[in-house]
Amino acid sequence: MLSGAGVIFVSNQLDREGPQGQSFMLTIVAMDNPEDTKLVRMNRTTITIQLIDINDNPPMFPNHLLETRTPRDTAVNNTIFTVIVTDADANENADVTFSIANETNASNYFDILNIGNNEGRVIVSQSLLDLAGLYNITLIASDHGTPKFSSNKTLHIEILDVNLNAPEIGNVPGKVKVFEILTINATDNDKSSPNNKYHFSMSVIQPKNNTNFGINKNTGEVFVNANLSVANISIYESIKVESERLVVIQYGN
Ligand SMILES: [Ca+2]
Ligand SMILES: [Ca+2]
Ligand SMILES: [Ca+2]
Repeated sequence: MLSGAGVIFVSNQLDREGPQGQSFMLTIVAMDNPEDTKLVRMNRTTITIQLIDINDNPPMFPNHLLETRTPRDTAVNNTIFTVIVTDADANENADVTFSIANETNASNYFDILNIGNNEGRVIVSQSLLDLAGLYNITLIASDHGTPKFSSNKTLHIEILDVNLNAPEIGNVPGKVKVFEILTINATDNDKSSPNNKYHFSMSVIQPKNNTNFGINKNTGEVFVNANLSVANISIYESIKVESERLVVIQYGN
């Protein structure tokens, strides 16, 4: 009786994520009588070799441009974007945690939640009311392997202006005498046109249907349409501008 051992060795680079796959099935044959092949007796068995993963792939973001848009009154904690990454490795080598690079001012306004299955959810972390226009943040995906692999990709965010503010009328005297020059000013705190554009209009509240006064739509200058009689000394007119301010115009003396 004679016993011996056969050694299985690797003859080519193995890659669990390569085209040959994650496992191999081998047939092992033991043959006697090497001198005379006609009188050979043999036995065979099979073994399966499962490749153990190493962390050799970084998480991969989608190839396409990452972009989204959201109004500047989006509530804190609302989701504005979701992203899914892939990692060709296995187990913790393929498990990903997301974060946002702290490299632009915009990164202070957003956070990313890890919701499992390598999906990240970008949420608003503080009010966007003061922002409008294009902003970029950098998303980072890191696997849990040793050593770790990370990837990053830019998310382009357009913050859309919303018409939140009515024009505010300023510098309106409560009462003016006719023939004084009266100009109405206004400001609007929205971020962009047309939300911060305004024009003036006026209607006479009392006496009704009176057409003595008008207002320049663009400059806010109040003008007199007709010759007023100084004899009507007790008549007042109330002028309403942009639904917000009342001006009483006294004519006569
Ligand atoms: Ca990996
Ligand atoms: Ca691997
Ligand atoms: Ca406005």
